[in-house]
Formats: sequence, C-alpha cells, structure tokens
Amino acid sequence: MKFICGNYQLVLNRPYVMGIVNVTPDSFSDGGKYASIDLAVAHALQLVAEGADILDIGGESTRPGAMPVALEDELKRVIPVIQALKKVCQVPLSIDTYKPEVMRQAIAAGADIVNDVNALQAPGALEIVADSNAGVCLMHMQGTPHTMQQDPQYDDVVHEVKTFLEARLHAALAHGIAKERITLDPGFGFGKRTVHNIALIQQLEQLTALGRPLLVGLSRKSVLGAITGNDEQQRLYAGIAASVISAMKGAKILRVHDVKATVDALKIVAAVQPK
Ligand code: YH5
Repeated sequence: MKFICGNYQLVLNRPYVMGIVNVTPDSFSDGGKYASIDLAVAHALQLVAEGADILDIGGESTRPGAMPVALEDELKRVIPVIQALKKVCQVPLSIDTYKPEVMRQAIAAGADIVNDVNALQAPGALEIVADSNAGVCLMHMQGTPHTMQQDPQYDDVVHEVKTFLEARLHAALAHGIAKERITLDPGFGFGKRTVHNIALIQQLEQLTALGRPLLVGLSRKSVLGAITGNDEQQRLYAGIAASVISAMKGAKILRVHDVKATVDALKIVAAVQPK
C-alpha cells in the first residue's frame, strides 16, 4: 500500500518505523539557546542510524494532562530542527502538531508529513495540508489532551474510532487531499482506558478495512504500564510485543522511541510473513 508524502513514495511492503524526536524546552541555566535544538538533531540522526524510516518531530507534549505550549515557543523549537534535518537526512520528516500555523511553517521548512492528533479538525488545517504535497496522519482522540483521560466512555470503541476515522478520511478527500497521502491512527491512550486500548489492539484488523495504511503509537504508553506494572522507563519489552502484534495485524507505520529494538523485532516478523 503506497503512502505519498512530500517528494517520497513509501511502498509500505513491510512495516515502517517512525522514530520519535521530542524537542524539549531550552534550559535556562545551561547550554544556551541552541542546546535543545542540537540535542534533538543529534538524537534524530542516531535514530536514522538505528534504522528509522521516518522521523516524527514534536515540540508540544500531548500526553495526558500536559500543559499547552504557546505557538511561538513551539515554532522556535521545531522549525530549526526541521531545517537542520532537511539538509542532512534522507528520510521523510513528520511534524507532530495540531496547530495549523505550525503545520504551515513546518511544511515550508521541509516537513513531508503532518502528524495531527486532532485529525485536521482545527480551522484552516485541512486547507494548509491540501495546499501542500505533504502526507498526513489522521488520529482519533476523545476529548482534548488536557482532559481526555478524566472519564473516557464508549459503547463500542472499535466502531466509534472506525466511524470517526472514516469521516475524517472523507473530509480530507473532499478538500482535495489524495488518498495516497493519508494514513489513519486509532490514537492509543488518547481518551481511552486500558480496556479500550486492548480492544483496539485485538481488533486492529477491522481498521484496515478503511483502505488506508494504519499508523500505531503504543511506545512507552500507559496501557503497557497498566498490563505489566512497569513505569515509563521500563516498558521497552512490552512495547516490542505491542509493535510485533500491531505489525502482524496489519499496521504499516510504528511510531516508537526505541528504534533499534523495534527494527530487529520487525525483521523477525518479516522473516515469517508468507510470501
Ligand atoms: C500516537 O499514538 N502519540 S504523543 C504518554 C506516554 C508515552 C508516550 C505515559 N503523538 C501519538 O507518545 N501521534 C503522540 O507515557 C502521536 N499517534 C500519532 N500519530 C504521546 C506519546 C506518549 C504519551
């Protein structure tokens, strides 16, 4: 299944690994103005060396309860990182943002993919992506990052996620975004309890019926902690299991922190896939 993003055509004949690059705030006390940018670029190049197929650059945390980041601060973090990576790296660059102005400036700086946890629902977001040649990831979330984990409720989580993603896919198509430019994501941990996350993993195949590649982000997430009892720094093995299961259930892009471990695990999956 083909995914066109910027000047790249990804064939997705195997699961691709999207490495997570968090651009954390500048420290006041040490390192100076550019320290966090240099650290993010160095980390990104390390992930490419480990086998990342795509880099996902984010300047605002969307984890449960996280505080929003001002537009200007987010731009100051992510735009220099995209500009620097565009010069030295061969893989598609994704911008993890829900803010249309960040999308616009990131695309101008060379971003190939808009990864939006809000599925292009902000005013102007669909138009900005439509007016570019960027690929897009449309993700499901119930609520907002600030409140989403307070009381998530579903009658049928798989059906509701599927219906939402189908509606956002149609909205994107109606705005002139070609279907080959679109990926879909159930949004693990975004307004979901453990039971909801588990149901979505169990029935991931159902979402492949939407006809677009699935992107899955389970790396280090709370559902892995809920099942294993491990805190965030101790979720690598659980995350590898989740990536292997997702790949075997048809996920085409895996968004992970731990690229080398994931790449190795996926080689085993590929070796046993019927040809
Ligand atoms: C995603 O699933 N997730 S940011 C909480 C954690 C660990 C990690 C409690 N952006 C996704 O990674 N984009 C994020 O521990 C995403 N899909 C897409 N497309 C949250 C995150 C995290 C949150």
